[in-house]
Amino acid sequence: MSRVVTVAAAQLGPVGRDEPRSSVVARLLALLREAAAEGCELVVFPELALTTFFPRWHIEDPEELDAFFEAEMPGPSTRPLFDEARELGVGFSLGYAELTEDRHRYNTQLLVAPDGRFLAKYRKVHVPGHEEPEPWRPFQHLERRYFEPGPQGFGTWRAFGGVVGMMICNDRRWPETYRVMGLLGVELILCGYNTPLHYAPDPSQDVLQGFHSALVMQAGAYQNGTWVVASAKGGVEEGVDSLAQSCVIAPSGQIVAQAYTAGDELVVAHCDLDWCDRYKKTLFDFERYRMIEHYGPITAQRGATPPQ
Ligand code: CDV
Repeated sequence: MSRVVTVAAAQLGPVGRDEPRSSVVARLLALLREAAAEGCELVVFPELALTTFFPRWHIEDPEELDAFFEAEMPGPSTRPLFDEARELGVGFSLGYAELTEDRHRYNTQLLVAPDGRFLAKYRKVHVPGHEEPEPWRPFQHLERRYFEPGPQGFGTWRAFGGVVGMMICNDRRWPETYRVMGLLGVELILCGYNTPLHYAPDPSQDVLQGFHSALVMQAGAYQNGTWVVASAKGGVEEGVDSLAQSCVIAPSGQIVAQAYTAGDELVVAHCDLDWCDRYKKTLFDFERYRMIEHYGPITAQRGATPPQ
């Protein structure tokens, strides 16, 4: 039986600070319907897809901050997305800011089956940026103020005829993200991102944002023999330009489909999950070739310890 999954990275253009959920959900629905018409079984929406990327502001009023979070999923404004996806028979993955009943805050991504069943939830592990406002920056990146790291870590789930994992934005820069999922047999990694082109701590990286994003995901896909579907919220949002270039990457490390706009755009690819074994069972046959006796420092220490 063929294990080809037709997926779409459903890239979003900017979402304004005042744009209501209903308007964003209408945009998600338009992409979902287009994906269904193109025969997609799975649609991947970006990180924090329902709102503007609010960590760029220091928000002091707790009520104003709470308004960017979802205390319920689906809630009244997101239910139409769940209903329509089930009607169309399309699964989806959605990034949003999660506020739990006991008031923990996570940067979260959901996986929902084509029949509307809840399949999995992933909470971002690598939370970038800073905890305190840094007025010297042209805009803030206060993710570390607003989100806790996901306590459950990485996971994989049997879905869409294969083994699916999720990661969120900054996670994609860390090789451990892919390797942990690789060790859990991942064949299809779903990723949403918001990546400002300007990186204030080192602006020399600004022109390299597209290169670095592709570099890490292509390497992660190849070294673990997995597909990667990466969906951006791109374009100029509230004055901050962010990377678009949503893409689908094959286990060979090749980009097989890529967005050509910085707006709402569907990037479709037919992913043959059996192609993963060409890498998993040859060059990257983990059982045969990994040398775990030499990898101890990877989990034993955080920082580097150069020789004296
Ligand atoms: N949303 C993110 O995680 N963005 C980071 C920025 C801060 C560099 C990223 O890794 O793209």
